[in-house]
Amino acid sequence: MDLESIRAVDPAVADLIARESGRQARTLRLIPSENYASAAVLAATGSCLTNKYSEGYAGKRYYQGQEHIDAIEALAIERAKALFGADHANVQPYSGSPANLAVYFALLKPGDRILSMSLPHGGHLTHGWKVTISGKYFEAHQYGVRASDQRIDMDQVAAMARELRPKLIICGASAYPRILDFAAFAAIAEEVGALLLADIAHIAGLVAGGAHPSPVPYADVVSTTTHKTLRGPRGGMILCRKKWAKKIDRAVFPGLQGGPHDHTTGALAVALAEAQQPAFADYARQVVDNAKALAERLSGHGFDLVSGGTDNHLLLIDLTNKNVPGKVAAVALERAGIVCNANSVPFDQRTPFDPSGIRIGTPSLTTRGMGVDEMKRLGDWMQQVVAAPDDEALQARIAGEVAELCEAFPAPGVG
Ligand code: DSN
Repeated sequence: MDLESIRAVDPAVADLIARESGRQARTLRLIPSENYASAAVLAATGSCLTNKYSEGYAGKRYYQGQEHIDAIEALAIERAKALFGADHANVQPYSGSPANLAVYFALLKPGDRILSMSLPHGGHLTHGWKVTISGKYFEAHQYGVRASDQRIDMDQVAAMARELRPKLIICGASAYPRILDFAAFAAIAEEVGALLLADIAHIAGLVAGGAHPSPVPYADVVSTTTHKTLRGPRGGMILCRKKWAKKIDRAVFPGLQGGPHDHTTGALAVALAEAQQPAFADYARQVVDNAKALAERLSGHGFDLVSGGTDNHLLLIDLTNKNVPGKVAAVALERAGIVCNANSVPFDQRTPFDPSGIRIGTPSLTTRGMGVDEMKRLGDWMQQVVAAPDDEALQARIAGEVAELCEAFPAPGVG
């Protein structure tokens, strides 16, 4: 990182970046939507591509000077199509929320009905939650998980779809630890004449690496972010069947966005090249193996895991039986160098800002090269911290041990 050129102009920001870099290097980052982009991805993000404007698409731009930008965007598109086996890719969405908004703009009219997973059960804000534009401009209905096993109730999804006849069914989640049954969603969508959107923002890297089934054969459209398990730059992407390609492209530009962020497109092309390497499949498998190992260790310590465990990169933990609210646990863990987020659990009796659980995930630790042994140590540390959330001496001791472990597993791009 070229910190010195920043320092020469703005020592305050340079200092804050250096501190953040140190924080990312010395802590165990368990927020499941975060990761470490490679040095190559970071370099492309910080390149001269940020200087260019290029509204439109390759070969059909509104400004001159596009020969290299066109080639970069074409590379990103071809790599995305090859990696996911998709007919069409749009790599211009600024992130996941605008990607979803573009999909709605392409496929729906205001007031149309959508059926998606409820936010408190693990869904996402942009899937029709009432405070968002997706909840205000569309008639959103939401399915959830079963109380008995906390898994998506496909019978409920089918019954709601038959009754509501939605124009669009959305599958995808931000706090759901189990495999999504894309074939079952597609069968329901087909039966009721709905379109199917799979939002794989969280699991895109697992899908790319073969550690989670792909929705591409089943969904009309697939949306994703590019920076979570996929390990690229902050951005979004839409994959779709050929028949929706024109509508999706027109919805992204000029429908919703202006000039694409070419520095992000360049970095995405680099990340997609990385994801095509055999080592990426190893990483994806290890992310899941690590999550399962952590789940087993935490279960052994009496933690109540939503749905009893995990099939993917994340775990949702209900702390009710530990008598520690999620926020209290998250703050105590952070003092011990273990960074996660407080999270609602299905059927939560507490509020979203002061929920009963925490959400943790293994992508960042796996990128550092950590494995099952480190997950066991982490599970033991978490048990000690949650058992005594006011014990600041314990937290300081563990923070020191965490920093030592981190030193043994350097993270790319930080330090
Ligand atoms: N903020 C992301 C997450 O943490 O899951 C979702 O957009």
